[in-house]
Amino acid sequence: MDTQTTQASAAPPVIRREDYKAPLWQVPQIALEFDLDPAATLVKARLTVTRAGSHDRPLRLDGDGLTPRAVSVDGKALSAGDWRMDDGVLIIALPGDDHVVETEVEIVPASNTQLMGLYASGGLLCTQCEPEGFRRITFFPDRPDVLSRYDVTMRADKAAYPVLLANGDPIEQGDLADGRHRARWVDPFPKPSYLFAMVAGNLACNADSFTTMSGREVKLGIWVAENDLPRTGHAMKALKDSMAWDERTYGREYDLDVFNIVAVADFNFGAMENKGLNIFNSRYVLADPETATDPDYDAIESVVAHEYFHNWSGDRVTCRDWFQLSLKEGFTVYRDQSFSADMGSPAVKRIEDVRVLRAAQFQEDAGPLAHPIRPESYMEISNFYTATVYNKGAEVIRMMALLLGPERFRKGTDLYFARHDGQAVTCEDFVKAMEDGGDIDLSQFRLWYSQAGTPRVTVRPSYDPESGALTLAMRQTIPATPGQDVKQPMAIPVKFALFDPATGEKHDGEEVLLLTEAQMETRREGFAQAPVLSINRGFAAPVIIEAEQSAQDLAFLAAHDDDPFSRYEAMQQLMIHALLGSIAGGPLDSAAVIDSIRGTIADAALDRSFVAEAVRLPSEAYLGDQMQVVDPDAIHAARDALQREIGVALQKEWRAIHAECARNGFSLSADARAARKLRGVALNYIVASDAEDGPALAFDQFDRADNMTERQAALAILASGASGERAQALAAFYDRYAGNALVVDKWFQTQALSLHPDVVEMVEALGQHPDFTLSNPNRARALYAAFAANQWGFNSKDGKGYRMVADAIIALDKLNPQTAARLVPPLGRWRRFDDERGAMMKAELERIAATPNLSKDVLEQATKSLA
Ligand code: 0A1
Ligand code: ZN
Repeated sequence: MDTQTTQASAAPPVIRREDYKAPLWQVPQIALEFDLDPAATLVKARLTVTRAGSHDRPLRLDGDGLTPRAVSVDGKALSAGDWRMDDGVLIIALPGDDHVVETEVEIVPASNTQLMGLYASGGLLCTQCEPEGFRRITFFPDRPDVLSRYDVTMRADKAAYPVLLANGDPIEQGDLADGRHRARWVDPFPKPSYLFAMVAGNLACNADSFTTMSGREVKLGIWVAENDLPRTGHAMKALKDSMAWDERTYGREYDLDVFNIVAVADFNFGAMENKGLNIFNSRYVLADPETATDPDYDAIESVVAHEYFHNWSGDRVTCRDWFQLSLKEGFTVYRDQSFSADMGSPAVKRIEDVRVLRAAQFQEDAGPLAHPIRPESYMEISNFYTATVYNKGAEVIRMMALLLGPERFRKGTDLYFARHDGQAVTCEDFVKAMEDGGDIDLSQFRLWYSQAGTPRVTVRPSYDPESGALTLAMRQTIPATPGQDVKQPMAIPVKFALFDPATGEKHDGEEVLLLTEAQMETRREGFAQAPVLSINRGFAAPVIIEAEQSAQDLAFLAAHDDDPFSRYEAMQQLMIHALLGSIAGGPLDSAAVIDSIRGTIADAALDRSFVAEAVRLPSEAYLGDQMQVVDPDAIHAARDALQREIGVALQKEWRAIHAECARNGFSLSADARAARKLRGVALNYIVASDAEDGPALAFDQFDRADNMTERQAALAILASGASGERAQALAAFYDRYAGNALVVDKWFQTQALSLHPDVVEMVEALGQHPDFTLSNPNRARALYAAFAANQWGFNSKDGKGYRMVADAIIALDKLNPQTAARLVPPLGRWRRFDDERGAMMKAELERIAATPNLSKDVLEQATKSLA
């Protein structure tokens, strides 16, 4: 047989945004009955279908791995000739416009390793349907623009599955024969199939309530294994805070009588916003001081908020098709970021969010998988739950909020929710609501939805001493990305301020200028001497700024800028300049960096949490992003050397901070958290200085800590060194937490991220550890995703890191294609490295792509990465 033809005909189809067609049949009502059993679950579905428009096309019901046991229409069983199957889809010709279609299938949750559809996790049975998992449960038009009312009956063994949960409100429950019982849930809100959810299991409940702004009482439940109950308090607080915040900030009230959250151990993503029944990866629910770090607490708060906010931005107003994913995700990430900023320090939150954006999204935008926030095509939609759709999507909403201002932005969102409640809509509908409600023209701004790539904005200030005028010459370029060679100039809000270097005063406050042309100039007058430019303040636009700023100006901004993000950024730029200079072969000029750090830690007016961010060196990966060709070894050596010099030069200061930041007794107060964070930074510099007692000090912190933040910080520091305390701490940590899956994940992850010369061999050995398994996504990611993010280790010159991750992808693909596919992008960065490394990475991608029976998830990522 001609292999080329085989491959071509086997290639999964590409779905294109421009091919969207409205559904031909609607399903206003669906009744589901489940006889639950991990080995064989019977699913009966009763669909009320209505023809949409006038056409004579058959009803097509998506199915994935389903075999119909029975099909009937209007109560009459269909015989074989009345329906057919085509590539999993059940096709039924229907004579009239309104019918009742019933199907029956059997599924096997216990063997569902993909964790899509109905699957078993621990002793639970649970579902994940976004984006296309519902078709693995029953035959249905599994697309987000088909909205139905769900009536769900669950039957299960009462001893094994005493709790039965689904979307909406509980209507009935009761006992059945043979030790089984049943529950019926009805969701009054029409919803797409991706928001369907159901959980059965032996769960304990943290029960609470919330009274909404109109005075309705909502019963809240967080469902977990009994022994995890004491770890649910923080998630419950986050939920109540989120409910109150959404009322205050967006006027959005919760709409059902119950809201449930369930924690499951095996989950492909973070959590899922199913209507009234959010299902969570347990790592975003469970926390106590002994097992969770402060960043874990923050992540729980923001993921709980994110899923809750989806109730309006996602559930009440949903997406027309999956190309519109950013409609709900970009907006909801923006909402959860704003919430977290309001709950803690807005400055630090912004710094953290930008760090994530630059680490994940800028890399994506600069590589072979770059796509606009509203993609044009996909092979497998699961591959588009990306930093671009989520985080850049949020930045795009943030820019609209900036351009409109708070009041008009709120008018825009009010209009959006009012106009589209109960509908499945597009990104264009969102922008239109902003335009109509906020009275603004966003024509050019829309390019943010269609053009991929991170814009580069070059800013050249020139000062004319004679006229006392400053001219800012700005230029934007948007790099070519796959399928988009030529770009149009975008509408970029440039937020800036000008400082008098003598007085430290800001000239005429802060301005937002809309850069709309490829090149623009603007002039400001009245300067006795050249002012210092503070640019892209608050990181108002998701762009790369190329500004000519002297070390002196950066040092000034690092000490005086009143925009905390820009102050942080100036410090980062100083550090980057020093490091790149040394990587390029020059001397390591650490003086300006050390001075700025000294000034920052001495500034009593600064929040310690901000200080901790500002004095940390940029990551090795971020330094790599600043280079034409990433040199992981040179970066590692230079960063290590600078860290040592900072450690040595400020030894006294770090020791003082480390001592001062010790606290008696655990607290989650802002002060205590900031102290823990800064203490970790100080410890890192002390150990980096090669002080003889460094490892002992770290071990002492590790050993005495009454919280995971300090214990894990010390462990991570030790793990990157070669001291005797390293092995001791790793063993003690493992012994202390063996059996606690989330903490054992940290044990794997800390080692995978460690900057130890033998990290590749260590990760290889960990892959054989009895606690390691590919079938739990958290565990698989803790080892391999963490390792692939360890620039120095993953890119080790012998190519072992690449091979190991490729092996993991190939093995994991057989179990869980979604999770496997998420490990591919690091290999897709092959053009960013030297020829030797590039060739090895490429060879691994080719090996992956040539693997027989590859999922379309991994196939799409691997082939696109090679292109
Ligand atoms: N909508 C969820 C993301 C999500 C997507 C897919 C999942 O399973 C494969 C799970 C969750 C969110 O944004 O939180
Ligand atoms: Zn989301």
